Amino acid sequence: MKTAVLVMAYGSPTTLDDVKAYYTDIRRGRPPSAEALADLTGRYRSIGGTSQLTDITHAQAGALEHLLEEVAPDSYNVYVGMKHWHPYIAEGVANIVADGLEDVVGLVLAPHFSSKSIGEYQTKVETAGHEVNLHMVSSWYDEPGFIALVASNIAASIEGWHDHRVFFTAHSLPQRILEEGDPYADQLKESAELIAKEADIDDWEVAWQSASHTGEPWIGPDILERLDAFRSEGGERALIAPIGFVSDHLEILYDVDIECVERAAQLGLDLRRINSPNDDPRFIQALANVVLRSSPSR
Ligand code: FEC
Repeated sequence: MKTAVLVMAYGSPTTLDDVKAYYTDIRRGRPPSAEALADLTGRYRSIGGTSQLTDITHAQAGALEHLLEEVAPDSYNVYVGMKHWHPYIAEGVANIVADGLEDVVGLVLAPHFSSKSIGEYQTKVETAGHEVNLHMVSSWYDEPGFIALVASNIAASIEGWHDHRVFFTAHSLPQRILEEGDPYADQLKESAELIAKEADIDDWEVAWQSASHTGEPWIGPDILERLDAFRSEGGERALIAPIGFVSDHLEILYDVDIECVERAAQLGLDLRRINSPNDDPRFIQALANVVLRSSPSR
């Protein structure tokens, strides 16, 4: 029997009219205030109305299925499930069960484990209402194909530059997870170290982006704060490598490409960002490597 690969991502509203329901889902059923909703809708508007996350996720899943068929014929079907919008994770699991498959490799399109990210995706598979044999990939931040891809994208971005600093970023999370022993921050640092070594970079640091305003402290330092400090220390060229994400979506197209770019312009800082993996064949190969080694033995 074939193995199902459930490719999971955050999910994105289909149209601007869906933003309220989407945001309510993120807030676990509590509708956002009118002000918060207007703010988020404005962010989607500034990136062209909606995010490309859903299309990119389907392109990544399609390319992965194609590649797996080449390397292991008749062994895998690939499905998509989103955390906060259609097709929801539960819909993906239902499709797997409808096709009669039992073994499921759960692959989240985010490299680092946190109980608040990959842990929550796992819970959504487990509570989808169907019995499946779940082989969850808990993280893949150190997959050599991913490290090599990011290192090569960094090299392409800094061509012609000298005296620059690379800022590796990921989505911030509430600070309290660190006290609970969550490995998220350590894994981010480790992946940054591996990439810096592979790319032969010695001026780099880790910073955090996209924190929500929930009234509690979130992990820092924030990237905007670090760009300010870098400039005031005399830095002139900064490259952002958002290695906690793998697609061009709101957190890249707004938080980095608009917010950080505006801040850099105010500071007189030359700022670039590396290309996102999206459906780059080297990235799809890296994902296939992860799936192959996480699959049940036949
Ligand atoms: O392009 C799109 O339409 C969706 C972009 C998107 C991605 C994404 C990834 C992550 N998030 C993570 C954690 C949190 C926590 C909260 C939270 C809130 C939001 C909101 C939007 C949003 N996130 Fe997100 N996230 C994306 C979008 N995220 C919109 C609501 C407005 C706002 O706060 O800005 C706070 C709510 C909660 O407690 O759940 C926490 C993490 C990731 C990276 C891993 C992953 O991709 O799943 C962690 C993409």
